[in-house]
Amino acid sequence: MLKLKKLKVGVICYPSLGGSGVVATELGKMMADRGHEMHYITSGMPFRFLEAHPNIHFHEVKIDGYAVFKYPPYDIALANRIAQVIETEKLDLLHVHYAVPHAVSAALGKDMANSTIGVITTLHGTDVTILGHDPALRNTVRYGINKSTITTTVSESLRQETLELIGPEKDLLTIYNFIDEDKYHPVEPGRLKSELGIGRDEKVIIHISNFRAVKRIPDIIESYRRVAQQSNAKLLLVGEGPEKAAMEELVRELGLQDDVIFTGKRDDLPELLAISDVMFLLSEKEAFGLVLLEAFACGVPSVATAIGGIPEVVEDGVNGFLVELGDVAMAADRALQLLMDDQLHASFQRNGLATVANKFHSTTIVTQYEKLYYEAAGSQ
Ligand code: GMT
Repeated sequence: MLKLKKLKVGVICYPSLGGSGVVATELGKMMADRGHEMHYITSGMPFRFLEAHPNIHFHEVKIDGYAVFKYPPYDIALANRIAQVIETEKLDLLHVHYAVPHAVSAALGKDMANSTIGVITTLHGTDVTILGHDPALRNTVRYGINKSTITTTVSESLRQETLELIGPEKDLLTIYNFIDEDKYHPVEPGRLKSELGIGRDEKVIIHISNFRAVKRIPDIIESYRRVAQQSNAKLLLVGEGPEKAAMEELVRELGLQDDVIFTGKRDDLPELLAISDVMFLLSEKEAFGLVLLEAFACGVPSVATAIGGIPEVVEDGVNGFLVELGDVAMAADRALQLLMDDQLHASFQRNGLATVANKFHSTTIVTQYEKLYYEAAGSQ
């Protein structure tokens, strides 16, 4: 059999640990394990777990704060660094996560380097579903996609929305997200429940996010309030973000401060999921909902809104329940159903684990990306 050469891939992503950053990092690790050389071109080195891998390299984007600039031109600095790395590392292709500004900087960097390498852009969600609604940015997103050799979306819903809203020249390809099964699997919870002040017999509803308005955390708190009227349950709100302070205030106003626990950002998500019975994800926009996969992989069924890409992950009545956006009464009813019926809960748990293993397994998804990498590398 013909042995394919290992590739040198430039990866551009947000270094923060949002879902797109997580996917970019996990994909890089798994590609590196397959022998490819992964070159991260980013503003910061957030990925402690990337440092040790011999096939993973980091090229920092530095911005000089010249007095002439009111705003330091990050996009240009990124393009410049991309051009340098294309040349010095003799890259075979670029993989860009998130359209703005990354796809545009990649196009510019490639041009600066006078290079013909292939560019894969992966759209993650708000780069289209929020930025695409701004007429000025819509053209920018379209330009970034048109300049890419191949553009992927993380769900079929995002693919459709991008085609309708942005109207790119080329079709898009859906490649679903995945998780690292070595990290996300059912684990022993240890003493975490008591450390968080949760009683042994109390049920736990969990929500994990970046606390942005699209996550509709007031809906989560209200749904929980209704659950708590009929069941002995606590709500764990995990993460940090712009809405957090207002949510803490809301919880105090509702007198729920003893029952709603804000944990802040945590690294021990599998352990937190191990003490949880149900996940709430009641967002108004969600291209995929990576956190749902993490929950399924750890044996936690979900109650989630039937919007965006969520119905491609949550199968209603199988591994979770879908509810209409804003229907807090139904969200509470569905959560109660799962909290009170052990058999139903156990069957949803099994089905969620099967969803991860069958539809979203990392080996399958990484192989899909690897095939695209070869296609893009061969496009020069
Ligand atoms: O735009 C965001 O909310 C952040 C973004 C990210 O970088 O974490 O999340 C998007 O990408 C994730 C990974 O593909 C998806 O799982 C999220 O559903 C998506 N968020 C939205 O569409 C709101």
